[in-house]
Amino acid sequence: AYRSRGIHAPASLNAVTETDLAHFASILAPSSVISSLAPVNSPTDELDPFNQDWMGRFKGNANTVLKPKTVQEVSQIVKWCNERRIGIVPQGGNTGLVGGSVPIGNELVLSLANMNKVRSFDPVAGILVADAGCILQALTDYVAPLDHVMPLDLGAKGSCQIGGNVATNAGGLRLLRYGSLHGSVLGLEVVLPDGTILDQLTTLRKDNTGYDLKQLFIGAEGTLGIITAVSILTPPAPQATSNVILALPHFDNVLPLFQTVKRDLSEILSAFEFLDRTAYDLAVKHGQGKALDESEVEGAQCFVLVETSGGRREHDEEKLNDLLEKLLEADEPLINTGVVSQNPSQFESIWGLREGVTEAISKEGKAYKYDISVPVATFKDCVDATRDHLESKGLMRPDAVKYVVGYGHCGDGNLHLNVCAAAYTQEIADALEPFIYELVQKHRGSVSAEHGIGAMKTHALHYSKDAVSIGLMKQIKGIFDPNGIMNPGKVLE
Ligand code: FAD
Ligand code: 2HG
Ligand code: ZN
Repeated sequence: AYRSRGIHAPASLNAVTETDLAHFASILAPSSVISSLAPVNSPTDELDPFNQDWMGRFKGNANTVLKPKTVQEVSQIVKWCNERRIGIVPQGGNTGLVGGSVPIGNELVLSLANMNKVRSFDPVAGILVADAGCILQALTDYVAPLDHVMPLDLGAKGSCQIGGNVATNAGGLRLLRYGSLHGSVLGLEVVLPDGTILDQLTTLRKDNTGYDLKQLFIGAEGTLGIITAVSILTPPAPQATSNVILALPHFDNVLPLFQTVKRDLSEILSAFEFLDRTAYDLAVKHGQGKALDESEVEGAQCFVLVETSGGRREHDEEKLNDLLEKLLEADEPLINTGVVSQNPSQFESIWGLREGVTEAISKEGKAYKYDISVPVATFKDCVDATRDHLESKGLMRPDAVKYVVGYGHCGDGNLHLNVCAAAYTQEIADALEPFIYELVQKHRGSVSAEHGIGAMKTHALHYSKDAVSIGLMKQIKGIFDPNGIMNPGKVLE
């Protein structure tokens, strides 16, 4: 889809040649180099996974993938690329949903997968220092026996890397409780676009020594440098967690429910997630989580998943049960039913329904994903307006658009509006844009709540950022990366 907008890597950049490859081979172990060029001659199926994004929507044409093992190796590669004007795409777990992690043309892919060691953990302060290529789930497993949790959690946890999470400023399922990575990341080690190593890997909670440079790399999507290590604050593990899935007769009940839940659960509320009926049905159809009984979902227009995390099980359970009782016994109940998890496996099943929606949609068809911030009260309107618009274009049919789905982080005002189609087509893309971006602008929302801009939304940045801000962003990019080698064509046009 982005190709049709005429996006391509800048002509000023060069492809990797055999001369470049010989240089890379002289500084890296043979196992760190994949290339279709001689003398390496890797088969294309070794390069394919690095050239194609998770959705199968964005495809690059890199002839070489490098997987360095140390920050010094990263630095040497980047220095060479800067001198030779070779574009670089930093790649983590390649789970990004905006086409940022694959090349637009034949840029070099620099994968962080081989930089995957924990460097240190301070169990008193809860500060973890880890290589950027550590997989989020591996870090969760590392801190769990030490009674800590990672401050973020997302459906892609088994593949995404902490460096990729920081580069995208990933939000996810715990943001409501632990806030964004702009708060929990304490320090970074970054290789700048000229190969210089910026060592800001501090482990200080407080550090007001002028401009907070690390913040620029959080959410920069690899356009300002390559993150090679992260220092991050991990909260103490909650002593008790529970969750409940609530079936609602009307969408209009979501806001009053959120108010009630916030007030009644107060400090133990840790997630308030939303699924519309289509999202729920697709999750069930594709075996994500465990379906509620038929009788429980009858007449439900949407669902809310509430999670609690606290210090004392009896206290938390009492609060949750009191809340449920109150909700069900009200004169005009906000919910039809609520199913509370009774054990860890039910807890996982309930989360599976919500976390599994993205996976379910990918099994159903090709997804156009709009990750937007809009007022919660408009979530349903946004989904309905999009469906009506597609209907008016005659596109709501099984061989074109199958479903328009709404779900997301309701507690953070973040709607995932997904349009599930039989195939990616220009006709559908033209019907969706700028329609959806104008809808977001009307609500003074954001065209990217948590997934980033990547290659998908560079043309849409202006719907959420004014000309002064975009001008400053371009100046910052120019200072860090005057030759434009770092993830070209991403974030900024
Ligand atoms: P990649 O996809 O490899 O890269 C993403 C971007 O970061 C690219 O621009 C890349 O160039 C850059 N990058 C990667 N590593 C580095 C580095 N070390 N230095 C500099 N730049 C780098 N996102 C959310 O925010 N919340 C969610 O709840 C969520 N759930 C998801 C569920 C599923 C099933 C899937 C498939 C995706 C989900 N995502 C979610 C999107 C995605 O997982 C996140 O954006 C994640 O943070 C990307 O990490 P990654 O390691 O896969 O990065
Ligand atoms: C989620 O919250 C992710 O499940 C993915 O951010 C959303 O696929 C999507 O649109
Ligand atoms: Zn999300």
